[in-house]
Amino acid sequence: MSITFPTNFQWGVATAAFQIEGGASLAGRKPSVWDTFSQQWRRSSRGHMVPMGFAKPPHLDACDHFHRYQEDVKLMAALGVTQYRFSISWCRIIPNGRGSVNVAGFEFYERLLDCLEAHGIEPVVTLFHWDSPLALENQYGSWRSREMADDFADYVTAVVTRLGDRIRHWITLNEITCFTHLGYNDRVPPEHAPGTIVPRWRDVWQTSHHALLAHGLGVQAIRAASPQPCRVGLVDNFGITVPLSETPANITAAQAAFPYHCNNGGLIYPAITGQYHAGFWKTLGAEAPQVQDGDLTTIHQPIDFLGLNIYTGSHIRAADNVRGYEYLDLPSGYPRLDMPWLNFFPDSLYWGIRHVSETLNRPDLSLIITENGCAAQDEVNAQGEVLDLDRILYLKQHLQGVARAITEDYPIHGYYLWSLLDNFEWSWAYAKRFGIVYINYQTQQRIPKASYYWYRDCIQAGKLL
Ligand code: GBH
Repeated sequence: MSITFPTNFQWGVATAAFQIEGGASLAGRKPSVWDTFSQQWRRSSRGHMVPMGFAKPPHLDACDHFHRYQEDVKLMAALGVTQYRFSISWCRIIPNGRGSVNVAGFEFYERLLDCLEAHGIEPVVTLFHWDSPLALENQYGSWRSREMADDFADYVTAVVTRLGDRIRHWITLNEITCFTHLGYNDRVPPEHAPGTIVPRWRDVWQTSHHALLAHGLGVQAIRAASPQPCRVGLVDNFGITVPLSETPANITAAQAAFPYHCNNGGLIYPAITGQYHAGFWKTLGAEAPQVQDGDLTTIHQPIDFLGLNIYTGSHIRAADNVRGYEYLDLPSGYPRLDMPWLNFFPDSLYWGIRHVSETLNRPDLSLIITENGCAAQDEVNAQGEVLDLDRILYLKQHLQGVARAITEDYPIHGYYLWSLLDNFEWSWAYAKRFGIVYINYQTQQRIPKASYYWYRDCIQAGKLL
């Protein structure tokens, strides 16, 4: 009993530059913070981070998409997606982070854009997906400094000036929380690059404030440089609060718990509303970042869509306490996918869309699921197939939530599956597979998984099969 999706619904897949490209030192690219960070740390078999201990790992080849992009675009064309979300690497375009532009870097993206155009796939471009130029980290601590926002805006101007005639959908930043709060904190060892331990929490909040400034300046730069009408958005990962049962009291509780004031999606609240949430100042107190006059005006640029990366959620129920709600711990046997944080919460897609739409007071704001997908322990069987039936279960259940949101008229206009290819999964390197196409990292052979064919059939039918 599933609906037919609207004919203008955008079906897509998503990737990010550092996770798939490889070619780390080709065509004038210089290192990002992830190039060095990923050589310093790796996951132990017990899941925690330990020093890498070898100098030249093959990991920077990722999926060698830099050379194999044509094959990858063909896979997307055969899948039937209408849009492809990918990111541009700042350190390919401006290898030192600031200063001169690298034409050879642009040429790679021009080849990719040509190929997408030839196959009728629309590009949706993320300008920053965590790969800060290492030079800027060394020079002034990248996101720790306000200078980062200005340098980002200059990079954006360069990209939009050169490529803007062929791109109509732009995303400034992917998941501010991840590259600020997981990159700069007091965790040893750190989870994300640059993995810098900063003295005070206030300094961590300062990095995310700078990222918001970069977003605001970035939106202005896109609008100023784009030679054609375009749509600009921001992407974040909200912590999705799912009512344990859909009683009015639990729904109210889940909305009250939806985290606007601080972490996750809360970080982008000022970009949508022009203010940090009252709860932000209250919770942070002396840890709050320094905000200069005019910052909030810069940050609060009109955007055309909001991208939600949703993978999982938490159960909430109404409670007789000061807040009026409580988070429920999951029992140890609760179903989850192949990541410690990836609990099976198919209703998180529906509730994510609904909470954002109802509680931001922006019912007009167009929403896109910019990432959803799961890691699974995929294996190639004797017939050479990858039967990732767990991923199909995950995707189908999650897409039911999108279908429900559409029937209830929430403004959800697209779904981008994470990810097209198995890829470099950040601090887990290649140990986790999120693709609907399997990668053999020895040979770089691509093998479409069962989920790839399932998604293809759904796109073609316009409904969940
Ligand atoms: C996305 O983030 C990323 O945009 C994408 O690049 C990535 O490949 C994909 O997810 C799959 O991971 O270890 O307890 O500190 C998803 C949001 C943010 C969820 C970081 C896990 C770490 C939790 N992720 N978070 S913890």
